[in-house]
Amino acid sequence: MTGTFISLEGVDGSGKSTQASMLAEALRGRGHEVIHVREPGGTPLGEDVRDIVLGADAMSPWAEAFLFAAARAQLVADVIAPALVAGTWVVADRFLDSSLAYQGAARGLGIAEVASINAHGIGGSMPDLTIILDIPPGAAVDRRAGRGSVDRIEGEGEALQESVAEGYREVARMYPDRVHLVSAAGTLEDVHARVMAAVVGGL
Ligand code: T5A
Repeated sequence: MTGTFISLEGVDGSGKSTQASMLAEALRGRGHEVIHVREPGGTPLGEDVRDIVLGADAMSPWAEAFLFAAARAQLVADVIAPALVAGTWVVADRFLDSSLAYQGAARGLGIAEVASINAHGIGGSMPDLTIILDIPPGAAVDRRAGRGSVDRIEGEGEALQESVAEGYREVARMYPDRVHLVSAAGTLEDVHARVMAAVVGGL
């Protein structure tokens, strides 16, 4: 029996990390073995790539896209694929659709082109279900306010995040069987209830 793979997506500060933790806990409460991973990161190489890609002063869009794809390939090879083979559920705080929305749509590289450079590294380890937390980027900025450090991509401001939000809506239109838009408005518990409903209804 293979495990089930669920990814959470959304603009910066939409609440993915919080909801990924709550989802993983809820699934454990239902008796599943669950691992919770984040992108970029989740392996020693991936964490090094995270420091480079989010810490650099500037980089070309294609360099950015290949770095995220490299970190993802390592995470799939070392963590996600073995977990799924062992029957473990995987909850991912970002996966391929982040690259499709940020690099493919917002950076203008093309969704199909960015999907193509990721295909070999991902192989068959695609999410069974993807939940995009839908929130106006301005509201997400308010949620992040007061957290201190801002990484390179967050620092590019709200116009980029608006393009990313439109990119996610495009991804949802392209993959309606896998990708579900869920409103991220309201309390943590409100959003968690919508996420659980999407998981129960979408798998
Ligand atoms: N990136 C990533 C790409 O461009 N391409 C890629 O392929 C990949 C994988 C990663 C950056 O890299 C880019 C996207 C990003 O710019 P990151 O730090 O991993 O950076 O991602 P962020 O989205 O920026 O992470 P954040 O931690 O800032 O946002 P989250 O995870 O969406 O939000 P979360 O859960 O940390 O919550 C943010 C704040 O809001 C509060 C939380 O307590 C927290 O303070 N909050 C709420 N407050 C009120 N009501 C709610 N319902 C709330 N939910 C959360």
